[in-house]
Amino acid sequence: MTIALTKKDFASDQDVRWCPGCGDYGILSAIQKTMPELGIPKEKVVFISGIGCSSRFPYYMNTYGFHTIHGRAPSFATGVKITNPELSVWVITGDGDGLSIGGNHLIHSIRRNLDINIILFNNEIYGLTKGQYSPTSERGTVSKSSPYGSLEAPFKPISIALGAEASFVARTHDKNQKHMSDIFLRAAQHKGTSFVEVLQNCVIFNDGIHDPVYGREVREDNTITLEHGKPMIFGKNNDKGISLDGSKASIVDITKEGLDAVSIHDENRENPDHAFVLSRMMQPHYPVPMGVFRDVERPTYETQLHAQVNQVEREKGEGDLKKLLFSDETWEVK
Ligand SMILES: Cc1ncc(C[n+]2csc(CCOP(=O)(O)OP(=O)(O)O)c2C)c(N)n1
Ligand code: SF4
Repeated sequence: MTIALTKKDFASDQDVRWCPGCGDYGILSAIQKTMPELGIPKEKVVFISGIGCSSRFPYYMNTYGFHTIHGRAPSFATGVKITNPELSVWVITGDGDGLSIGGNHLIHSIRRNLDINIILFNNEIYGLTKGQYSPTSERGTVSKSSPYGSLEAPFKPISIALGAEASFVARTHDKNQKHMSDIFLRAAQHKGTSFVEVLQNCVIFNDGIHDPVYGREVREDNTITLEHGKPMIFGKNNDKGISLDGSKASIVDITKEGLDAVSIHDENRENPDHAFVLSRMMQPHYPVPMGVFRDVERPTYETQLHAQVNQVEREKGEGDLKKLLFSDETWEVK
């Protein structure tokens, strides 16, 4: 008999040590709410993180977990998933952890398409180390490590994931519990690497950075919810839409040009071109897309790896590690 789990079953007994009001609380709550819906026993779930405020996440989940080294969570996750493909593996990372020191690890795990879920909390700042600018900070950001304004062009996490051949890419934000949990559920159900960017507010070092996108007063005009098979419409009166033409997105006035001028969102498009154009849409020129940008099927790394190992074993017999190690010249270090 299987006992149905609840959100509470996934909360650990640890005191949550985030600043009061941090967006991380909402994300934790949405993931804890989503877990029972997956129908996976706690013992088969692993949360793996690097270093950062966001990376404290595994302590707060009553599942298995690793709090690893800065930027390396995808590598640990790769090892875990390959060793035991039955586990539900989640990587929790921040914009600094995942895109700065861990950038290389992140893109290669996405490229391999292991069946893991990568959730990147994007607060556009380093929270844990007290407010240095991050790879997603807007150009000109004044921070403790950029007192005269940052000079670099910021990364767009969704564009990076698409460029790394991601098979599932989505965006959500910490102010909408329902949307977050719908997206986490979709990410978990996807067979392959799911990459989810969560816009997250750091109340201490970057408070309100996402307000121009999802602030209560502006969110209907400044965000667009992507829904597969539906026209991409937005605005307080649902009177605006997006038209995609090649590499260009334009805003359509539906009252003048009609609904036919609006493009239909197709998250299953094999070609990532439209998803990429959507990933470039940002304030102040465009509404910022929320939802699933891309969801396509590709073979997972672990399935291919195990099939390959089995085939070689059938052809050549089981390997002998000791024999392999001593199969060539050896040296003794004295
Ligand atoms: C090798 C190494 N270099 C630098 C650091 C310092 N450090 C810890 S967390 C962090 C950045 C975290 O930023 P982010 O991933 O955005 O997480 P947040 O705290 O904002 O959630 C840095 C640079 C470290 N712990 N280890
Ligand atoms: S410093 Fe920012 S990101 Fe870190 S816990 Fe506090 S509010 Fe959250």
